[in-house]
Amino acid sequence: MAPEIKYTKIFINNEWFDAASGKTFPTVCPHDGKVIANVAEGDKADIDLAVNAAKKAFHRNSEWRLLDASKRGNIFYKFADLVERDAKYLAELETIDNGMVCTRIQSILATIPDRIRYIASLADKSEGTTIPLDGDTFCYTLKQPVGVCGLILPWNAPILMFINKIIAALAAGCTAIVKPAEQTPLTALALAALMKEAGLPPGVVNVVPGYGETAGVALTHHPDVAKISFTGSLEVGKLVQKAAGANNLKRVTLELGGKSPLVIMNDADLQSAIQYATLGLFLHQGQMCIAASRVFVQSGIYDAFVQAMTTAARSLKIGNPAEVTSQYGPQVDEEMMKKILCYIEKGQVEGAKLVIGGKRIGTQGYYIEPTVFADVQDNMTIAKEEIFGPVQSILKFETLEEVIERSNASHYGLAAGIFTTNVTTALQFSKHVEAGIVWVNTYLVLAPQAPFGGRKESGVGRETGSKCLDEYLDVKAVTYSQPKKL
Ligand code: TXE
Repeated sequence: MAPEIKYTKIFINNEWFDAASGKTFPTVCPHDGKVIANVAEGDKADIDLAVNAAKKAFHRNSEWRLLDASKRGNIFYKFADLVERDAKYLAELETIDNGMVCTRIQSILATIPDRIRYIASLADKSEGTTIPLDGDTFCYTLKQPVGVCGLILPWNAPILMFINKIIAALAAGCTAIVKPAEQTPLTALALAALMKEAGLPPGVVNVVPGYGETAGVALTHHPDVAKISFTGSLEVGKLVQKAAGANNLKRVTLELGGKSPLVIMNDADLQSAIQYATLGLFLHQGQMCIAASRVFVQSGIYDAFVQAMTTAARSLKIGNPAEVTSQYGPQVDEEMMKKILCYIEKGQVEGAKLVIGGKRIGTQGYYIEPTVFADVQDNMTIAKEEIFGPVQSILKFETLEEVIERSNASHYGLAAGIFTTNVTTALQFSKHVEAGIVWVNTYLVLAPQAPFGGRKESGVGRETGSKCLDEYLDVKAVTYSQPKKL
Protein backbone atom coordinates (compact mmCIF):
# COMPACT_ATOMS: atom_id res chain seq x y z
CA MET A 1 0.00 0.00 0.00
CA ALA A 2 1.27 3.48 -0.89
CA PRO A 3 2.32 5.63 2.09
CA GLU A 4 0.11 8.53 3.08
CA ILE A 5 1.52 11.83 1.77
CA LYS A 6 1.24 14.13 4.77
CA TYR A 7 3.39 17.09 3.76
CA THR A 8 3.39 18.88 0.41
CA LYS A 9 3.73 22.52 1.44
CA ILE A 10 6.60 24.89 2.11
CA PHE A 11 8.00 24.74 5.65
CA ILE A 12 8.98 28.13 7.10
CA ASN A 13 9.11 29.14 10.77
CA ASN A 14 7.75 25.72 11.77
CA GLU A 15 4.57 26.39 9.74
CA TRP A 16 3.28 25.07 6.42
CA PHE A 17 2.54 27.44 3.53
CA ASP A 18 1.40 27.36 -0.08
CA ALA A 19 3.84 28.93 -2.51
CA ALA A 20 3.48 32.70 -2.76
CA SER A 21 2.68 32.19 -6.45
CA GLY A 22 0.10 29.52 -5.60
CA LYS A 23 1.88 27.16 -8.00
CA THR A 24 2.52 23.45 -7.45
CA PHE A 25 4.56 20.84 -9.28
CA PRO A 26 4.04 17.10 -9.57
CA THR A 27 6.36 14.56 -8.01
CA VAL A 28 6.32 11.28 -9.92
CA CYS A 29 6.84 7.64 -8.90
CA PRO A 30 9.75 6.15 -10.93
CA HIS A 31 8.18 2.68 -10.82
CA ASP A 32 5.07 3.56 -12.82
CA GLY A 33 5.48 7.18 -13.91
CA LYS A 34 2.33 8.21 -12.02
CA VAL A 35 1.99 11.45 -10.07
CA ILE A 36 2.28 10.81 -6.33
CA ALA A 37 1.41 14.33 -5.17
CA ASN A 38 1.48 17.96 -6.18
CA VAL A 39 3.93 19.92 -4.10
CA ALA A 40 4.10 23.68 -3.44
CA GLU A 41 6.50 25.20 -5.95
CA GLY A 42 8.67 27.66 -4.09
CA ASP A 43 10.54 30.37 -5.98
CA LYS A 44 12.34 33.61 -5.16
CA ALA A 45 9.48 35.05 -3.08
CA ASP A 46 9.38 31.95 -0.87
CA ILE A 47 13.15 31.78 -0.60
CA ASP A 48 13.11 35.43 0.57
CA LEU A 49 10.58 34.55 3.28
CA ALA A 50 12.58 31.51 4.35
CA VAL A 51 15.85 33.45 4.47
CA ASN A 52 14.18 36.15 6.57
CA ALA A 53 12.95 33.51 9.01
CA ALA A 54 16.39 31.89 9.18
CA LYS A 55 18.04 35.28 9.64
CA LYS A 56 15.74 36.13 12.51
CA ALA A 57 16.37 32.75 14.12
CA PHE A 58 20.10 33.46 13.83
CA HIS A 59 19.95 36.84 15.59
CA ARG A 60 22.45 36.95 18.44
CA ASN A 61 19.67 37.21 21.03
CA SER A 62 17.45 34.53 19.52
CA GLU A 63 16.35 31.42 21.39
CA TRP A 64 18.57 29.34 19.11
CA ARG A 65 21.71 31.42 19.57
CA LEU A 66 21.29 31.53 23.33
CA LEU A 67 20.86 27.79 23.62
CA ASP A 68 23.85 25.94 25.07
CA ALA A 69 25.71 23.99 22.42
CA SER A 70 25.14 20.73 24.29
CA LYS A 71 21.38 21.41 24.38
CA ARG A 72 21.49 22.00 20.64
CA GLY A 73 22.92 18.51 20.33
CA ASN A 74 20.18 17.14 22.61
CA ILE A 75 17.47 18.31 20.21
CA PHE A 76 19.02 16.15 17.53
CA TYR A 77 19.19 13.14 19.86
CA LYS A 78 15.43 13.54 20.18
CA PHE A 79 15.17 13.92 16.41
CA ALA A 80 17.20 10.70 15.99
CA ASP A 81 14.67 8.89 18.19
CA LEU A 82 11.81 10.22 16.07
CA VAL A 83 13.52 9.08 12.85
CA GLU A 84 13.87 5.66 14.47
CA ARG A 85 10.17 5.71 15.36
CA ASP A 86 9.11 6.67 11.81
CA ALA A 87 11.75 4.71 9.89
CA LYS A 88 9.20 2.47 8.17
CA TYR A 89 7.17 5.43 6.92
CA LEU A 90 10.25 7.38 5.79
CA ALA A 91 11.54 4.32 3.92
CA GLU A 92 8.22 3.92 2.12
CA LEU A 93 8.23 7.57 1.17
CA GLU A 94 11.78 7.38 -0.22
CA THR A 95 10.95 4.27 -2.22
CA ILE A 96 7.86 5.71 -3.84
CA ASP A 97 9.43 9.12 -4.58
CA ASN A 98 12.94 8.05 -5.54
CA GLY A 99 12.69 4.42 -6.63
CA MET A 100 15.30 3.16 -4.17
CA VAL A 101 14.60 -0.49 -3.43
CA CYS A 102 12.95 -0.85 -0.04
CA THR A 103 15.55 -3.18 1.45
CA ARG A 104 18.30 -0.67 0.63
CA ILE A 105 16.55 2.34 2.14
CA GLN A 106 15.57 0.28 5.17
CA SER A 107 19.21 -0.59 5.75
CA ILE A 108 20.22 3.07 5.29
CA LEU A 109 17.52 4.16 7.72
CA ALA A 110 18.70 1.63 10.28
CA THR A 111 21.98 3.57 10.42
CA ILE A 112 20.60 7.11 10.17
CA PRO A 113 19.75 7.63 13.88
CA ASP A 114 23.33 6.84 14.89
CA ARG A 115 24.60 9.04 12.08
CA ILE A 116 22.49 11.88 13.47
CA ARG A 117 23.74 11.19 17.00
CA TYR A 118 27.37 11.13 15.91
CA ILE A 119 27.20 14.47 14.07
CA ALA A 120 25.05 16.02 16.82
CA SER A 121 27.59 14.93 19.42
CA LEU A 122 30.06 17.35 17.84
CA ALA A 123 27.85 20.35 18.75
CA ASP A 124 29.75 21.21 21.94
CA LYS A 125 33.21 20.24 20.68
CA SER A 126 33.98 23.15 18.39
CA GLU A 127 36.95 24.16 20.46
CA GLY A 128 39.26 27.06 19.73
CA THR A 129 42.92 27.42 20.65
CA THR A 130 45.11 29.70 22.74
CA ILE A 131 48.02 31.14 20.81
CA PRO A 132 51.35 32.37 22.18
CA LEU A 133 51.83 35.78 20.55
CA ASP A 134 54.94 37.93 20.81
CA GLY A 135 54.83 40.81 23.31
CA ASP A 136 52.34 41.55 26.07
CA THR A 137 49.41 40.10 24.24
CA PHE A 138 47.28 37.04 24.58
CA CYS A 139 45.31 35.46 21.75
CA TYR A 140 42.58 32.85 21.55
CA THR A 141 40.26 31.70 18.80
CA LEU A 142 36.50 31.30 18.77
CA LYS A 143 34.74 29.03 16.33
CA GLN A 144 31.44 30.60 15.42
CA PRO A 145 28.57 29.58 13.14
CA VAL A 146 28.80 31.24 9.71
CA GLY A 147 25.11 32.21 9.65
CA VAL A 148 22.23 31.35 7.35
CA CYS A 149 23.04 28.34 5.17
CA GLY A 150 21.46 27.19 1.92
CA LEU A 151 21.50 23.42 1.59
CA ILE A 152 20.75 22.20 -1.93
CA LEU A 153 19.96 18.51 -2.18
CA PRO A 154 20.16 15.99 -5.02
CA TRP A 155 17.53 13.36 -5.75
CA ASN A 156 19.68 10.24 -5.56
CA ALA A 157 19.87 9.84 -1.76
CA PRO A 158 17.47 12.45 -0.38
CA ILE A 159 17.31 11.31 3.25
CA LEU A 160 21.03 10.71 3.65
CA MET A 161 21.92 14.05 2.04
CA PHE A 162 19.38 15.94 4.15
CA ILE A 163 20.83 14.45 7.33
CA ASN A 164 24.51 14.95 6.47
CA LYS A 165 24.00 18.60 5.66
CA ILE A 166 21.35 19.74 8.10
CA ILE A 167 22.72 18.13 11.25
CA ALA A 168 26.22 19.50 10.63
CA ALA A 169 24.92 23.00 9.82
CA LEU A 170 22.61 23.16 12.83
CA ALA A 171 24.93 21.44 15.28
CA ALA A 172 27.43 24.17 14.37
CA GLY A 173 24.78 26.70 15.41
CA CYS A 174 23.74 27.93 11.97
CA THR A 175 20.20 28.19 10.63
CA ALA A 176 19.21 26.79 7.24
CA ILE A 177 17.03 26.71 4.19
CA VAL A 178 16.86 23.31 2.51
CA LYS A 179 16.04 23.14 -1.20
CA PRO A 180 15.28 19.49 -2.00
CA ALA A 181 15.58 18.22 -5.58
CA GLU A 182 12.41 18.69 -7.61
CA GLN A 183 12.27 14.95 -8.35
CA THR A 184 12.21 13.97 -4.65
CA PRO A 185 10.78 16.62 -2.32
CA LEU A 186 8.75 14.38 0.00
CA THR A 187 11.21 13.03 2.56
CA ALA A 188 12.79 16.44 3.28
CA LEU A 189 9.34 17.75 4.20
CA ALA A 190 8.60 14.74 6.42
CA LEU A 191 11.96 15.16 8.17
CA ALA A 192 11.30 18.87 8.72
CA ALA A 193 8.06 17.94 10.51
CA LEU A 194 10.06 15.62 12.79
CA MET A 195 12.57 18.40 13.52
CA LYS A 196 9.71 20.60 14.69
CA GLU A 197 8.41 17.75 16.85
CA ALA A 198 11.91 17.34 18.30
CA GLY A 199 11.72 20.94 19.56
CA LEU A 200 13.70 22.96 17.05
CA PRO A 201 12.74 26.65 17.43
CA PRO A 202 10.90 28.33 14.51
CA GLY A 203 13.04 29.50 11.60
CA VAL A 204 16.04 27.32 12.40
CA VAL A 205 15.23 24.90 9.59
CA ASN A 206 13.11 25.84 6.58
CA VAL A 207 12.35 23.68 3.56
CA VAL A 208 11.43 25.21 0.22
CA PRO A 209 10.68 22.68 -2.53
CA GLY A 210 10.99 24.00 -6.08
CA TYR A 211 13.12 24.02 -9.18
CA GLY A 212 16.84 24.71 -9.39
CA GLU A 213 16.53 27.51 -11.92
CA THR A 214 14.17 29.46 -9.64
CA ALA A 215 14.33 28.49 -5.96
CA GLY A 216 17.93 27.18 -6.21
CA VAL A 217 19.17 30.26 -8.03
CA ALA A 218 17.41 32.57 -5.55
CA LEU A 219 19.17 30.81 -2.67
CA THR A 220 22.63 30.89 -4.23
CA HIS A 221 22.28 34.59 -5.10
CA HIS A 222 20.76 35.71 -1.80
CA PRO A 223 22.91 38.33 -0.06
CA ASP A 224 21.84 37.15 3.42
CA VAL A 225 22.91 33.56 2.85
CA ALA A 226 26.42 33.03 4.20
CA LYS A 227 27.07 29.54 2.96
CA ILE A 228 25.86 27.07 0.36
CA SER A 229 26.34 23.35 0.66
CA PHE A 230 25.46 21.76 -2.65
CA THR A 231 25.32 18.17 -3.88
CA GLY A 232 24.53 17.64 -7.55
CA SER A 233 26.00 17.93 -11.01
CA LEU A 234 29.36 19.43 -11.88
CA GLU A 235 27.68 21.86 -14.24
CA VAL A 236 25.41 23.31 -11.54
CA GLY A 237 28.22 23.14 -8.96
CA LYS A 238 30.16 25.57 -11.11
CA LEU A 239 27.12 27.86 -11.32
CA VAL A 240 26.78 27.77 -7.53
CA GLN A 241 30.40 28.80 -7.08
CA LYS A 242 30.03 31.53 -9.67
CA ALA A 243 26.90 32.87 -7.95
CA ALA A 244 28.74 32.92 -4.63
CA GLY A 245 31.61 34.85 -6.17
CA ALA A 246 29.34 37.30 -7.97
CA ASN A 247 27.45 38.19 -4.80
CA ASN A 248 28.62 38.14 -1.22
CA LEU A 249 31.47 35.61 -1.44
CA LYS A 250 29.43 32.94 0.25
CA ARG A 251 31.35 29.97 1.51
CA VAL A 252 30.66 27.01 -0.72
CA THR A 253 31.05 23.29 -0.31
CA LEU A 254 30.38 21.14 -3.34
CA GLU A 255 29.83 17.42 -3.60
CA LEU A 256 29.72 16.73 -7.31
CA GLY A 257 30.07 13.79 -9.62
CA GLY A 258 32.64 11.09 -10.14
CA LYS A 259 34.06 8.50 -12.49
CA SER A 260 35.49 6.33 -9.80
CA PRO A 261 38.03 3.61 -10.62
CA LEU A 262 37.79 0.18 -9.03
CA VAL A 263 41.00 -1.79 -9.61
CA ILE A 264 41.07 -5.60 -9.50
CA MET A 265 44.60 -7.03 -9.32
CA ASN A 266 45.50 -10.56 -10.46
CA ASP A 267 45.98 -11.61 -6.82
CA ALA A 268 42.53 -10.39 -5.69
CA ASP A 269 39.88 -12.58 -4.13
CA LEU A 270 37.80 -12.79 -7.29
CA GLN A 271 34.52 -13.69 -5.62
CA SER A 272 34.73 -10.75 -3.26
CA ALA A 273 35.80 -8.42 -6.09
CA ILE A 274 32.78 -9.45 -8.15
CA GLN A 275 30.47 -8.95 -5.19
CA TYR A 276 31.70 -5.40 -4.59
CA ALA A 277 31.96 -4.51 -8.28
CA THR A 278 28.28 -5.49 -8.55
CA LEU A 279 27.26 -3.48 -5.50
CA GLY A 280 29.57 -0.62 -6.37
CA LEU A 281 27.81 0.01 -9.65
CA PHE A 282 24.38 -1.61 -9.68
CA LEU A 283 23.27 -0.66 -6.18
CA HIS A 284 20.60 1.99 -6.64
CA GLN A 285 20.82 1.42 -10.40
CA GLY A 286 24.13 3.26 -10.60
CA GLN A 287 22.67 6.51 -9.26
CA MET A 288 25.55 7.17 -6.88
CA CYS A 289 28.26 9.78 -7.13
CA ILE A 290 30.69 7.16 -5.81
CA ALA A 291 29.63 4.49 -8.33
CA ALA A 292 32.53 2.28 -9.42
CA SER A 293 31.93 3.11 -13.04
CA ARG A 294 35.43 2.30 -14.33
CA VAL A 295 36.43 -1.23 -13.38
CA PHE A 296 40.10 -1.82 -14.24
CA VAL A 297 40.91 -5.54 -14.31
CA GLN A 298 44.47 -6.91 -14.56
CA SER A 299 45.07 -9.02 -17.65
CA GLY A 300 45.65 -12.34 -15.81
CA ILE A 301 42.07 -12.50 -14.55
CA TYR A 302 40.38 -10.30 -17.13
CA ASP A 303 38.41 -12.96 -19.03
CA ALA A 304 37.32 -14.74 -15.85
CA PHE A 305 36.22 -11.42 -14.35
CA VAL A 306 34.15 -10.40 -17.38
CA GLN A 307 32.42 -13.75 -17.39
CA ALA A 308 31.67 -13.71 -13.66
CA MET A 309 30.53 -10.09 -13.81
CA THR A 310 28.09 -10.94 -16.60
CA THR A 311 26.63 -13.71 -14.47
CA ALA A 312 26.37 -11.40 -11.46
CA ALA A 313 24.60 -8.69 -13.49
CA ARG A 314 22.22 -11.26 -14.95
CA SER A 315 21.29 -12.59 -11.53
CA LEU A 316 20.11 -9.25 -10.11
CA LYS A 317 16.44 -9.41 -9.21
CA ILE A 318 14.75 -6.53 -11.02
CA GLY A 319 11.35 -5.32 -9.90
CA ASN A 320 9.07 -2.89 -8.13
CA PRO A 321 11.28 -1.23 -5.50
CA ALA A 322 8.49 -1.57 -2.95
CA GLU A 323 8.80 -5.40 -3.08
CA VAL A 324 11.29 -6.91 -0.63
CA THR A 325 12.51 -9.36 -3.26
CA SER A 326 13.69 -6.56 -5.61
CA GLN A 327 17.42 -5.85 -5.64
CA TYR A 328 17.26 -3.42 -8.51
CA GLY A 329 14.61 -0.83 -9.43
CA PRO A 330 13.96 2.02 -11.86
CA GLN A 331 15.95 5.16 -12.71
CA VAL A 332 14.62 8.30 -11.06
CA ASP A 333 12.84 9.84 -14.05
CA GLU A 334 12.32 9.75 -17.77
CA GLU A 335 15.00 12.36 -18.45
CA MET A 336 17.69 10.34 -16.66
CA MET A 337 16.51 7.13 -18.33
CA LYS A 338 16.83 8.68 -21.79
CA LYS A 339 20.23 10.17 -20.96
CA ILE A 340 21.53 6.77 -19.84
CA LEU A 341 20.19 5.01 -22.95
CA CYS A 342 22.05 7.59 -25.08
CA TYR A 343 25.29 6.72 -23.26
CA ILE A 344 24.69 3.02 -23.91
CA GLU A 345 24.23 3.73 -27.60
CA LYS A 346 27.40 5.81 -27.65
CA GLY A 347 29.33 2.97 -26.00
CA GLN A 348 28.29 0.63 -28.80
CA VAL A 349 28.98 3.14 -31.57
CA GLU A 350 32.45 3.87 -30.17
CA GLY A 351 33.31 0.16 -30.18
CA ALA A 352 32.99 -1.08 -26.59
CA LYS A 353 31.76 -4.67 -26.29
CA LEU A 354 28.25 -4.88 -24.80
CA VAL A 355 28.27 -8.11 -22.82
CA ILE A 356 24.91 -7.82 -21.12
CA GLY A 357 21.94 -5.44 -20.89
CA GLY A 358 21.64 -2.21 -22.84
CA LYS A 359 17.88 -1.84 -23.19
CA ARG A 360 14.92 -0.27 -21.48
CA ILE A 361 12.72 -2.79 -19.67
CA GLY A 362 9.03 -2.56 -20.57
CA THR A 363 7.21 0.70 -21.17
CA GLN A 364 5.98 1.49 -17.67
CA GLY A 365 8.28 3.37 -15.28
CA TYR A 366 11.94 4.02 -15.98
CA TYR A 367 13.71 0.66 -15.86
CA ILE A 368 16.97 -0.09 -17.70
CA GLU A 369 18.70 -3.47 -17.82
CA PRO A 370 21.90 -3.81 -15.78
CA THR A 371 24.47 -3.14 -18.47
CA VAL A 372 28.10 -4.24 -18.72
CA PHE A 373 30.60 -3.13 -21.35
CA ALA A 374 33.94 -4.93 -21.71
CA ASP A 375 37.03 -3.91 -23.70
CA VAL A 376 36.37 -0.27 -22.90
CA GLN A 377 39.14 2.18 -23.83
CA ASP A 378 40.05 5.25 -21.78
CA ASN A 379 39.09 7.66 -24.56
CA MET A 380 35.54 6.35 -25.00
CA THR A 381 32.71 8.58 -23.77
CA ILE A 382 31.40 5.91 -21.39
CA ALA A 383 34.84 5.78 -19.71
CA LYS A 384 35.08 9.53 -19.32
CA GLU A 385 31.68 10.95 -18.45
CA GLU A 386 29.54 10.33 -15.40
CA ILE A 387 26.56 8.28 -16.60
CA PHE A 388 24.79 8.07 -13.25
CA GLY A 389 23.09 4.87 -14.31
CA PRO A 390 23.55 1.07 -14.42
CA VAL A 391 26.35 1.03 -16.99
CA GLN A 392 29.60 -0.62 -16.00
CA SER A 393 32.76 -0.17 -18.05
CA ILE A 394 35.43 -2.87 -17.75
CA LEU A 395 38.96 -1.91 -18.84
CA LYS A 396 42.05 -4.13 -19.07
CA PHE A 397 45.46 -3.18 -17.62
CA GLU A 398 48.88 -4.75 -17.08
CA THR A 399 50.77 -3.00 -14.25
CA LEU A 400 50.09 -1.05 -11.06
CA GLU A 401 51.97 1.99 -12.39
CA GLU A 402 49.82 1.97 -15.50
CA VAL A 403 46.55 1.65 -13.61
CA ILE A 404 47.39 4.49 -11.21
CA GLU A 405 48.13 6.71 -14.19
CA ARG A 406 44.92 5.73 -15.96
CA SER A 407 42.80 5.99 -12.80
CA ASN A 408 44.03 9.55 -12.38
CA ALA A 409 43.41 10.51 -16.00
CA SER A 410 40.01 11.96 -15.11
CA HIS A 411 38.89 15.44 -14.16
CA TYR A 412 36.95 13.80 -11.32
CA GLY A 413 38.51 12.57 -8.07
CA LEU A 414 35.81 11.31 -5.73
CA ALA A 415 36.23 7.64 -4.78
CA ALA A 416 38.51 4.74 -5.73
CA GLY A 417 38.83 1.11 -4.78
CA ILE A 418 41.34 -1.69 -5.08
CA PHE A 419 41.12 -5.44 -4.59
CA THR A 420 44.47 -7.08 -3.88
CA THR A 421 46.07 -9.34 -1.30
CA ASN A 422 49.36 -7.45 -1.52
CA VAL A 423 49.65 -4.80 1.19
CA THR A 424 52.32 -2.82 -0.65
CA THR A 425 50.15 -2.64 -3.76
CA ALA A 426 47.22 -1.41 -1.66
CA LEU A 427 49.34 1.20 0.11
CA GLN A 428 50.91 2.45 -3.13
CA PHE A 429 47.55 2.75 -4.85
CA SER A 430 45.88 4.44 -1.86
CA LYS A 431 48.66 7.00 -1.67
CA HIS A 432 48.83 7.89 -5.35
CA VAL A 433 45.25 7.67 -6.56
CA GLU A 434 43.69 11.12 -6.84
CA ALA A 435 40.51 10.62 -4.83
CA GLY A 436 38.96 11.84 -1.59
CA ILE A 437 37.91 8.33 -0.57
CA VAL A 438 39.72 5.01 -1.10
CA TRP A 439 38.41 1.56 -0.26
CA VAL A 440 40.70 -1.48 -0.06
CA ASN A 441 39.12 -4.92 -0.51
CA THR A 442 35.72 -3.36 0.02
CA TYR A 443 33.61 -0.62 -1.53
CA LEU A 444 30.80 1.78 -0.55
CA VAL A 445 31.52 1.81 3.17
CA LEU A 446 29.94 5.06 4.31
CA ALA A 447 30.46 5.79 7.99
CA PRO A 448 29.60 9.09 9.69
CA GLN A 449 33.01 9.07 11.42
CA ALA A 450 34.89 9.17 8.10
CA PRO A 451 35.19 12.34 6.02
CA PHE A 452 33.38 12.22 2.68
CA GLY A 453 34.19 14.37 -0.35
CA GLY A 454 36.19 14.69 -3.50
CA ARG A 455 39.23 16.18 -5.17
CA LYS A 456 39.56 17.92 -8.53
CA GLU A 457 36.15 18.51 -10.13
CA SER A 458 34.42 16.14 -7.72
CA GLY A 459 34.09 18.89 -5.20
CA VAL A 460 35.23 21.17 -2.46
CA GLY A 461 35.02 20.42 1.27
CA ARG A 462 34.05 17.37 3.29
CA GLU A 463 30.86 16.08 4.84
CA THR A 464 30.78 13.83 7.91
CA GLY A 465 33.89 12.99 9.94
CA SER A 466 34.91 14.60 13.22
CA LYS A 467 35.74 17.92 11.52
CA CYS A 468 32.54 18.25 9.51
CA LEU A 469 31.21 21.15 11.57
CA ASP A 470 34.19 23.24 10.49
CA GLU A 471 32.52 23.66 7.10
CA TYR A 472 29.85 25.69 8.91
CA LEU A 473 32.09 27.59 11.32
CA ASP A 474 34.24 30.70 11.06
CA VAL A 475 37.36 31.20 13.12
CA LYS A 476 37.73 34.45 15.02
CA ALA A 477 41.09 35.45 16.54
CA VAL A 478 40.71 37.51 19.72
CA THR A 479 43.81 39.32 20.93
CA TYR A 480 44.06 40.94 24.39
CA SER A 481 46.60 43.44 25.50
CA GLN A 482 47.97 42.38 28.90
CA PRO A 483 49.78 44.59 31.41
CA LYS A 484 52.29 41.79 31.87
CA LYS A 485 53.40 39.05 29.52
CA LEU A 486 51.46 35.82 30.13
O1 TXE B 1 21.46 17.57 -11.10
P1 TXE B 1 21.40 19.09 -10.74
P2 TXE B 1 20.42 16.71 -11.97
C1 TXE B 1 24.87 14.36 -11.49
C2 TXE B 1 24.60 13.11 -12.31
C3 TXE B 1 23.33 13.43 -13.00
C4 TXE B 1 23.50 14.90 -13.26
C5 TXE B 1 22.24 15.67 -13.49
O2 TXE B 1 25.63 12.94 -13.24
O3 TXE B 1 23.20 12.74 -14.21
O4 TXE B 1 24.14 15.38 -12.11
O5 TXE B 1 21.33 15.50 -12.40
C6 TXE B 1 19.42 22.12 -7.97
N1 TXE B 1 21.20 26.84 -8.95
N2 TXE B 1 24.42 14.23 -10.12
O6 TXE B 1 20.00 17.46 -13.18
O7 TXE B 1 20.67 19.85 -11.80
C7 TXE B 1 18.36 21.12 -8.32
O8 TXE B 1 17.07 21.67 -8.21
C8 TXE B 1 20.98 26.23 -7.77
C9 TXE B 1 25.43 13.89 -9.18
O9 TXE B 1 19.35 16.26 -11.09
O10 TXE B 1 22.77 19.50 -10.38
C10 TXE B 1 18.66 20.00 -7.32
O11 TXE B 1 18.13 20.36 -6.06
N3 TXE B 1 20.50 24.98 -7.66
C11 TXE B 1 24.96 13.91 -7.82
C12 TXE B 1 20.19 20.03 -7.25
O12 TXE B 1 20.56 21.32 -7.69
C13 TXE B 1 20.22 24.32 -8.80
C14 TXE B 1 23.57 13.86 -7.46
C15 TXE B 1 20.89 18.98 -8.12
O13 TXE B 1 20.44 19.12 -9.43
C16 TXE B 1 20.43 24.91 -10.06
C17 TXE B 1 22.67 14.26 -8.51
C18 TXE B 1 20.94 26.22 -10.10
N4 TXE B 1 21.19 26.84 -11.26
C19 TXE B 1 23.12 14.40 -9.79
N5 TXE B 1 20.08 24.01 -11.01
C20 TXE B 1 25.91 13.59 -6.73
N6 TXE B 1 27.01 14.31 -6.63
O14 TXE B 1 25.65 12.71 -5.93
C21 TXE B 1 19.67 22.89 -10.37
N7 TXE B 1 19.75 23.08 -9.03
